[in-house]
Amino acid sequence: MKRTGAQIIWESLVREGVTDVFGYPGGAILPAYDAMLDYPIRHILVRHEQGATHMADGYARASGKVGVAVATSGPGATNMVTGIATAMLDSSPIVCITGQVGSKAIGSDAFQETDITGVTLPITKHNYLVTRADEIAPAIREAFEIAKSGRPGPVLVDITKDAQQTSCDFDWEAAVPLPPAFRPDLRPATSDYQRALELINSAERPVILAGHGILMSGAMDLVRQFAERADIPVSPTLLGIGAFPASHPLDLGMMGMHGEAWVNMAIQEADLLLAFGMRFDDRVTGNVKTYALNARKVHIDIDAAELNKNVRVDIGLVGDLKEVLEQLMPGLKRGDRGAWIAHIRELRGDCAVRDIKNMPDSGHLYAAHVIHDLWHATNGDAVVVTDVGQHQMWETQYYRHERPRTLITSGGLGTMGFALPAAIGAKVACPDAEVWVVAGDGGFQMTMAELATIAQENLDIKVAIINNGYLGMVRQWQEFFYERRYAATPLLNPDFAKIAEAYGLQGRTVTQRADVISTVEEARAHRGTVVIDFRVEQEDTVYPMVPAGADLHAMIRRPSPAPIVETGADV
Ligand SMILES: Cc1cc2nc3c(=O)[nH]c(=O)nc-3n(C[C@H](O)[C@H](O)[C@H](O)COP(=O)(O)OP(=O)(O)OC[C@H]3O[C@@H](n4cnc5c(N)ncnc54)[C@H](O)[C@@H]3O)c2cc1C
Ligand SMILES: Cc1ncc(C[n+]2csc(CCOP(=O)(O)OP(=O)(O)O)c2C)c(N)n1
Ligand SMILES: [Mg+2]
Repeated sequence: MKRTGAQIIWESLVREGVTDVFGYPGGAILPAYDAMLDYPIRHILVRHEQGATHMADGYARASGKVGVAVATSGPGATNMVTGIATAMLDSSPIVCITGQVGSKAIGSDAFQETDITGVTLPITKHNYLVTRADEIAPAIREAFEIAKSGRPGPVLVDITKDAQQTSCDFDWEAAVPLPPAFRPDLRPATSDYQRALELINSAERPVILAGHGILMSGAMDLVRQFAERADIPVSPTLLGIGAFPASHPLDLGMMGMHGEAWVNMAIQEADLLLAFGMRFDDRVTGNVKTYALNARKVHIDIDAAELNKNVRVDIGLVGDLKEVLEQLMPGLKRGDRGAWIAHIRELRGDCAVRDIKNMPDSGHLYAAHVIHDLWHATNGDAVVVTDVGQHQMWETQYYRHERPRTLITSGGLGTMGFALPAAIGAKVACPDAEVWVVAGDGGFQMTMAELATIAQENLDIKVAIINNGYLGMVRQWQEFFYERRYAATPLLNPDFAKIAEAYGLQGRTVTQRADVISTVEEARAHRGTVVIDFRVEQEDTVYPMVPAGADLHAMIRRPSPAPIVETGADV
């Protein structure tokens, strides 16, 4: 069956089960765009190619499927770089297809020529330069296999214009990827499992560090059974939030730089850490030289390169988390860690009364109020997509996630501008989900042009802008470490409600706590996108905070209020 290269691109995508792609056209990808009209593909026209990559990423994180982004050569391709790096750092499976100048012009500084495979080499799991039509189907098929298998990640397929224009035989069966010539057998030995079980069954103060790998492995139920049987408390990383229900009695809350104080203390006192699909990021460990010195460590990860990378572990078990836990379960003894769990409860100390949301109403609107009320109003059931900064951390503290894939956030690269486009991807992947963006006034402005994409696609996404008039997280560092010299952090913002209206969407502005719930409810009742500009306290601080590189237990805590008012209102 003869096909042009352009047709083969779509034929291959359809056979991979792709129904939606996010993209932006241009000269070098025009043959592909022309052919697209004949295939059952929904193309979402973005306003910037960075947006397309974040949308593909949000689509992948919300659904577990591979997200697809398309762009032209040169500036189209280079605009994708931030989104690709974001997906790489958080192991998100996306495939990016870019047009390239004609194969004979490569290397001649042709119009809109960029060596995008060279540029993206260190930020893709793999990439391809395809110069012949008959290479397209094998490259795309392999790209999908690589993106979703093992530790997922982004793959880029760069296809020259002449490869799109010429014809060849299309044979999907023949395009099946060859198995790798050599793959070392890294499966743990029976003795490794036994040693791990000995440590687990005899530990008195264990903690499970619940990472993103739990979600990627689909191991939520097993982790829960494991924790319940052995009676071990669980703390998620930022990207592990949702892997374990927040309301579960064994859930402790997030660890790390802006994690809960008692969690970081518990980690420092633990005698065993069980790291499930997490990579001991520096935001998690603080100073590695003083990190969890009392604890033996068992690390389960699908990527052997993660073992002993940041933290030395006693036992490393390489493999898919679900498969490894299945091996461990039969030998796992029923545990009773009541004394340890009671001790961690004591470590909470006066945390509740230090909490801003439990303090007497000062008439100020705090971000904590907004997110806490949003959690209430949505019954904790929304898919929340955050941007990067203070609001991102408050989201983890005040929105409790019960289900996997309900918090979508850029952790490793910390990419401002991620939230709005990633939410578009999440909504396209899960049209029935209630999708909320929680973004800062700074990050929102980086990609807010995608409001036009929302309007054109008639999408229903609710947007909460936590507007503090500052690049808040950087201002906080300046407050603590640069004597409040606020260099380049105050923001002069537009009227966000009017911006929304200019795109034909609804806009609201909230300045008082009393109006939060009613405005959220009103937005939820509206069928269509609403942007709510929450004008919050400007110089608010995320507590606790482990200064970068400091010991995990050396947290900066919120000053204890005087007099302490115990409202008990932790609901
Ligand atoms: C402003 C800011 C502040 C932050 N503060 C914090 C903080 O306080 N606390 C915090 O936790 N994070 C924080 N982060 C996020 C942090 O930078 C990391 O992104 C995060 O800790 C990584 O979590 P992870 O290791 O679970 O996920 P990833 O980085 O996605 O790593 C997942 C791991 O799982 C493995 N894996 C994948 N699939 C499988 C499988 N099937 N089976 C087994 N293993 C698998 C991978 O190989 C990888 O090692 C912050 C980020 C920002 C931007
Ligand atoms: C693309 C990008 N540029 C710069 C930064 C550094 N940075 C991290 S948080 C932050 C401030 C974010 O401000 P805003 O979006 O208003 O959120 P807030 O912290 O105020 O909640 C900055 C500039 C970044 N993470 N990403
Ligand atoms: Mg801000």
